[in-house]
Amino acid sequence: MSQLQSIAEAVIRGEFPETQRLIDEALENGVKPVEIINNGLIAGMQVIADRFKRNEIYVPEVSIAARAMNAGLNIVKPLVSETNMKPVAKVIIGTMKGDLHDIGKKLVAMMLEGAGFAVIDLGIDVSPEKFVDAVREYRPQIMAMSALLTTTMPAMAGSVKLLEESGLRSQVKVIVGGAPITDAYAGKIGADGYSPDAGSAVDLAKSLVS
Ligand code: B1M
Repeated sequence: MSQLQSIAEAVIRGEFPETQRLIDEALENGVKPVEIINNGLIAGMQVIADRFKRNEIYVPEVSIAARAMNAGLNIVKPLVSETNMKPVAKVIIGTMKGDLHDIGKKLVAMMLEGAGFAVIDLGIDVSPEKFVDAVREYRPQIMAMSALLTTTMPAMAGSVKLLEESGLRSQVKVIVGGAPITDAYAGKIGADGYSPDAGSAVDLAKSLVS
């Protein structure tokens, strides 16, 4: 089994010290951090997502795998972030109110940081009011919203509406993503863009500030 497969397997089993040990080993052997993320951590989480969808596993197993994934991300994160650069632009990012899913959002934040953006992560369960307050406070060029639940998607529309009502809409580009989000939905709520994954979120953000 390759080192990346072993990392994926450790995530699937939810063994977080083992995930960390395998990542350290892979890094020592010269495996690139981005490969560890894509072909180790995300690959493992994808298996979990598929099993959850088929009702083969339940929330506790998913939570344990997510903990292993996060433990791994914490190791790799500093390695993909370029620290001594002038930021390309400032981004605020958060998961919508009522939504506690943060793995994808963290990946997007990490990839943006890696590409030289200054990222302010507002966390999970972020209300439209909190997004708008953060735009006022931090004056970002980009506001990025993540939703994993269909029930929390409407809060994205609510945030865009509140930005408009607050007179701040023209000051910030709004981008959205997350498993249930589509390009059509982004258009419908008046966002400036949608990206299906963390890599393309970077391209989208760059295109909006260039
Ligand atoms: Co939840 N969950 N979950 N869950 N969970 C889903 C989302 C679900 C699709 C599973 C299913 O039923 N098939 C389903 C939602 C159904 C729906 O809304 N239609 C669901 C459900 C129902 C629930 C609960 C209600 C379960 C329950 O309690 N009965 C509950 C809700 C809690 C809440 O939020 N209030 C719940 C809880 C949880 C856990 C806590 C156990 C855990 C989250 C742990 C955590 O995040 N810290 C969890 C997980 C892990 C999942 C699945 C299995 C995996 C999500 C994930 O991390 N994927 C998920 C099934 C699935 O998505 N297929 C599921 C890996 C991650 C890398 O991908 O998050 O999609 P993703 O992010 C991608 C892209 O979407 C994109 O880039 C990322 C990286 O490439 N992206 C963006 C994401 N945000 C972006 C923002 C951008 C751009 C791109 O901005 C511009």
